[in-house]
Amino acid sequence: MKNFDTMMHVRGESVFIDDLPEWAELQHLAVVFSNVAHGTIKRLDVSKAAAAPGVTRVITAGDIPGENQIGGIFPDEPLLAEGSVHFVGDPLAIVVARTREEAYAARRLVEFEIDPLPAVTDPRESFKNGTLIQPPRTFALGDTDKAWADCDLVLEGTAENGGQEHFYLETQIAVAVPQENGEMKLISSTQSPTVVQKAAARVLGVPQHAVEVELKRLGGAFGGKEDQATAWAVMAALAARVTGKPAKICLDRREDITFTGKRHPYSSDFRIGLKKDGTIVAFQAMYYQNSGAVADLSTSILERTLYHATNSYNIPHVRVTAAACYTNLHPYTAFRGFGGPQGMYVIESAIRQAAEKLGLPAHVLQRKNLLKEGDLFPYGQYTERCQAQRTWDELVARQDLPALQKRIDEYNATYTDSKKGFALMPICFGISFTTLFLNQAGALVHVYADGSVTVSTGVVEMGQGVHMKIMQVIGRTLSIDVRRVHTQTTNTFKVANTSPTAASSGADMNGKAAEIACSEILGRLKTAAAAILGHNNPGDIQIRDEVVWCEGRETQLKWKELVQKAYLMKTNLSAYGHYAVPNLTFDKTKEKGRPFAYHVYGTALIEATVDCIRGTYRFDAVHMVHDIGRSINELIDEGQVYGALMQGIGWVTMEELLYSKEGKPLVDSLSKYKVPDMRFTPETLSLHFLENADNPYAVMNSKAVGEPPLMYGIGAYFAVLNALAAARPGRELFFSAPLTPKKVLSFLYGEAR
Ligand code: LUZ
Ligand code: MOS
Repeated sequence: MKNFDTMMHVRGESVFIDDLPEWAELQHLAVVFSNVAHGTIKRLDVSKAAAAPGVTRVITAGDIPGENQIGGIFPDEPLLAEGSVHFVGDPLAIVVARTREEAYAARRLVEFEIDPLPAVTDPRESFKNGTLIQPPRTFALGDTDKAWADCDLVLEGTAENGGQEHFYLETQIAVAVPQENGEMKLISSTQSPTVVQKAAARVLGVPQHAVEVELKRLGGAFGGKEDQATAWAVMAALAARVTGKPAKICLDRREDITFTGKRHPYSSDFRIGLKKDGTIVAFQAMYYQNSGAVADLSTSILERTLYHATNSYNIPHVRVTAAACYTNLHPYTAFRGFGGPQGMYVIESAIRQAAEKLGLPAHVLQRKNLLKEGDLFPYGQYTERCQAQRTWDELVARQDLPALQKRIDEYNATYTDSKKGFALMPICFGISFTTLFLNQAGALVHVYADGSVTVSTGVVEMGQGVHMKIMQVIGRTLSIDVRRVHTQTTNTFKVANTSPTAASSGADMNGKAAEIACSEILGRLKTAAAAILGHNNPGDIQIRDEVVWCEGRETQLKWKELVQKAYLMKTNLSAYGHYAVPNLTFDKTKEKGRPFAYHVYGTALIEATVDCIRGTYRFDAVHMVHDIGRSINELIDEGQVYGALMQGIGWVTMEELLYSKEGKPLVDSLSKYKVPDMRFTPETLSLHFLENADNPYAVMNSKAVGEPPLMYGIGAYFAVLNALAAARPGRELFFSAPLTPKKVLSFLYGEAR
């Protein structure tokens, strides 16, 4: 069950947008970006650029036929700056030219003057200034104010985490092709075709039915194209409208790293109260989210931080508050985990700090407080089929912890130039969009007269193998060979009102919609089969492995013949399936409800070795027990778990975004921004999928896989920290991700705090 397109990928045959043949008269775009983080536009003169060789047009805000607005949740994002700029990279103008080279050359001729205003880069400063996207939100359970008195230990601390660049291989790209009658076709590398469609319609001033968005596959996204693909696609649409010619935009890597949205940095304060034995009684936290210069999806991401504030732990008294703070930095946006990792990192930091003070290993506290069946989350949902303790205990049964501890203690007693540490990391991640109306999907299935099947859904293939999973769902529902099934491009004209392919829910929801459509066609085929066999009850008909069975007996009628005959009988061989996830509720006035269809659980064990001379580290081993329900495709799911793990490890260790005080991004390439590579991959990796864990709440008893395993990576921070604690026992711990080699060295050799 290899993903059907792996061979095409390996051979370089898969088609990405930049591989498409050029349209006649294709125009190329270069965007003029603000070089100031905050300021007033005093002058913008495009005349020299407009006269440059090859330039067709230079577009500014005044050329927009509709609204100059692309904000999704909040209307705070003009497509092109008017009057003021709010981050380095704020788009000022678009140069449209015959070639990409001419567009980029002419871009330098655009003259502008911006009067700088004070730039804020720190979310706490933004909070003090009261520049929030919305009022802070608080989730609460029990009574924290009273609970502190019942604790043997109460401690406070601060946890900081940095942002993260998505580093998808395919940079932001879109092509717009004008059609007759004012219609526009957009080929966009987006996770959210409908969002692009709506924004383009708004900016062009046309109805949604005049904008078609289509795509085959993306070269990676990770959340970076959930909202952040929109601006570029709309710019292409605008250029195509203004010039009447096809238009293409493709950011180069430097532009993409420097100006496009990333994971949100957070600065958080926590307070935790425990009994002597390690039982957590109360937890309180305040999260300052660095939301960047535009709202984007920040408030939804903030919400998910609150949902995941207690990770896999049962805590009776909780009070967590989060604020989305505007700053003068590029947008921060969706990134695999969507605020969850930021929340989980804070509670894990609090537990690690508490363990230090209680003189117990952190894993003792973690295990003691793990969720069990029927426990209550602070947002009012109860655990159901809770696998937190099962995954932990299964992992510990497979990896002998006392032996590991002994091995590491011996190593640390023997060596002074390097030290080892390990950490366990449990995860619990809620599956469903927290914006409840997004929990729906559609699928259009056609069975052709030759027995082959094609499906269009709202899902976007971005390398996660969702098309393969949907093909398998169809193969199983119709009981036919998967090779008969083909997945179509994602197209807003074929499936409308699509939700972003996000929240790990793509296969769950679109798979279910495809299943519903197939069941409908199957019902009609059974009626046809009964008629062909001269049997009067279609309920006695079954299809098993492409053979028609009647009353439990095999017949001579096979799939291909059945379909051909059904067609000649004028049977409808197409169906549209719509799936809405049932029983989701949330009351924002009370901050209580049942927002998630189910949760994904798991536990990881991470071992690290720190080189105390260089400040570098490596991960010797990562072992995971993961709750995947009944996997539709284990190869794909394994790939997702390992990929997410490495992305999570990168986030807390080496990936560091740096900015100047004035708000200029200082990283623009892989020579300045380090991401994990093959050599950094742990020498030993193991993954065990929990058995007997069928999930009735998703398609074919499976579970979502995309985001949850990223949070195993958080354990890497604590594995390295534990090695550092072995090197400098008693030195005060710090919670500031990423734990770069520079921070390792300053912990080891800096002045004790
Ligand atoms: N996107 C979104 C997401 O709009 N809502 C969500 O709840 C979500 N969760 C994870 C990733 N993307
Ligand atoms: Mo996402 S963070 O696009 O599921």
